[in-house]
Amino acid sequence: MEYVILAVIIAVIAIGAIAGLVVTGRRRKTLPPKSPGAVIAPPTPREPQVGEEAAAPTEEPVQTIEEVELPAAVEEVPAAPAAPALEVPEPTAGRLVRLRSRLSRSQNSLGKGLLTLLSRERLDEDTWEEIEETLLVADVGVTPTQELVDRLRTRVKVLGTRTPEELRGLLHEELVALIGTDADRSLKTAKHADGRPAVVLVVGVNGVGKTTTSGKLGRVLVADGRKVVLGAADTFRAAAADQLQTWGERVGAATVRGPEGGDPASVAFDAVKEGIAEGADTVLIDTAGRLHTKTGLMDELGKVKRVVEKHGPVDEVLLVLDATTGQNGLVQARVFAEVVDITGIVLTKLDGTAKGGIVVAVQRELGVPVKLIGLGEGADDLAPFEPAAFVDALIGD
Ligand SMILES: Nc1nc2c(ncn2[C@@H]2O[C@H](COP(=O)(O)OP(=O)(O)OP(=O)(O)O)[C@@H](O)[C@H]2O)c(=O)[nH]1
Ligand SMILES: [Mg+2]
Repeated sequence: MEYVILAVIIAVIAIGAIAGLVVTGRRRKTLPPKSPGAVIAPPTPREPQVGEEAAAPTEEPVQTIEEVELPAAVEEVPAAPAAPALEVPEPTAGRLVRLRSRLSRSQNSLGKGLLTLLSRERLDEDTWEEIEETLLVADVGVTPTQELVDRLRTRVKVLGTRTPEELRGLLHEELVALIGTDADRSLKTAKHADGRPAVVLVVGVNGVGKTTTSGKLGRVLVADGRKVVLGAADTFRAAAADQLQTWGERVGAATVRGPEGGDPASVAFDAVKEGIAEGADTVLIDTAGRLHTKTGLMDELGKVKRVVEKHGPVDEVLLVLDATTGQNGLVQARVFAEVVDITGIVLTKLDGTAKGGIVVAVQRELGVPVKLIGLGEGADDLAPFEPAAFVDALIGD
C-alpha cells in the first residue's frame, strides 16, 4: 500500500514537471511571427537616468497558463517567403510634363535649333536652307519639311518685325499643326459592355521595346484602376516570358505563358480566355520580334491576331518603333501594316535621340497616330503622347 501511494506521488510530480516543460516550450514558439518587410523593433525598457523620477512599476496582470491563448498551428506552418510588396505606379496624368527634360536634352538640335535659326537678324536663303536641313536631319521627312518651311516663310514675312516670343509662338503653332491635333490618341483599354476585356496586341521587330512597353503600359492601366492580364506570346525565348512576368508581378498582374517554342497564337488565345474568366479589363499581348525568317514572323503575327479574334475583335494593335532607328522604322511600319491593322504607334527611346521628327514622318506614313512615347528605361517612363506638351518640350514654353 505504501508503495502504491509513493508511486502515485512520484507519478503526479513527473506529470507536473513534463506539463511545465511542454507549456514553456509552446509559449516560446507562440511569439508573433515577424511581419515580412517591416522591421518592428521591440520596445526596449529604458534605464532610468540620473535626476529622473523613478517610474512606478507597471502593474501587468499576471496570466495563468490556462488564460494564454495559443494561436492555432503557428508552430506547424513554415514561414512563407515574403511576397514582394506591390509597387504603386505613378499616375499617368502629367507624365509628359515630368519627362519633358528627357526629351529636350536629346532634342535640342530640333526645337531649340529651329528657334535659334528663326531668330537670326536676316532670314536669307542660306538660313532657310539650314532650317530645312535641321528638320530633315531630325527625320521629319521630305514632304512635311517642305510644308513646314513654306508655312514658316509666309508667316514670318507677314510678321515683319519678329520678337522672340512671337517666333516661339509661331513655331509652336506650326509644329503642333504638323503633328496634328485631330487624331484620336486614346487607347481602347476599357472592358466591353458584354464583360469581355479589351485586347491589346503589341507588335514590332526585335529590340524595339515591345516587352518593356507592355510592362510599362500594364502599370499605367493598373494605376488607372484596371485589372490587367499579360499574355507572353513571345515563345521564341523563355527569357521573354520571364521578362514580361517580372513586370506583371511588380504590379500584381497575372501573366499567361506557354512552353518555350510553343504556339504563340495559342498562348495569346489562352491569355484572352484567362482575361475573360478573371473579369479583367484589359489583356495585353506581347509578341515575338525575332524569328528565323521575316516571312515567318509576319505569318505568325497574322495567325496570332486571327486566333485571338475567335474571342472577339482585337481593340488595339500597337506598333512599337525605336525612334533611334529613324527612317528604318518607316520600312518596318510598312511591313507590319500589311499584315495587321495598326491602330496606334508607340515611339520608344525618344530620350536617346535627336530624331524626334520621326513622330511626324511615321504618322504620315501609316495614317495612324502616335499614342505613346517611351522616354527611358524606368518603369514609369512611358507617357501618353500629347502634341502640345511634346512641342513645349522641344522648344520650351
Ligand atoms: N532609353 C530607353 N530604352 C528603352 C525604352 N524602351 C525600351 N528600352 C530598352 O530597350 C531594350 C529592349 O527592350 P525590350 O522591351 O526587351 O524589346 P523587345 O522589343 O521586347 O525585344 P525582343 O523581345 O527581343 O523582340 C531594353 O534594354 C529596354 O530597357 C525607352 O523608351 N528608352
Ligand atoms: Mg520582348
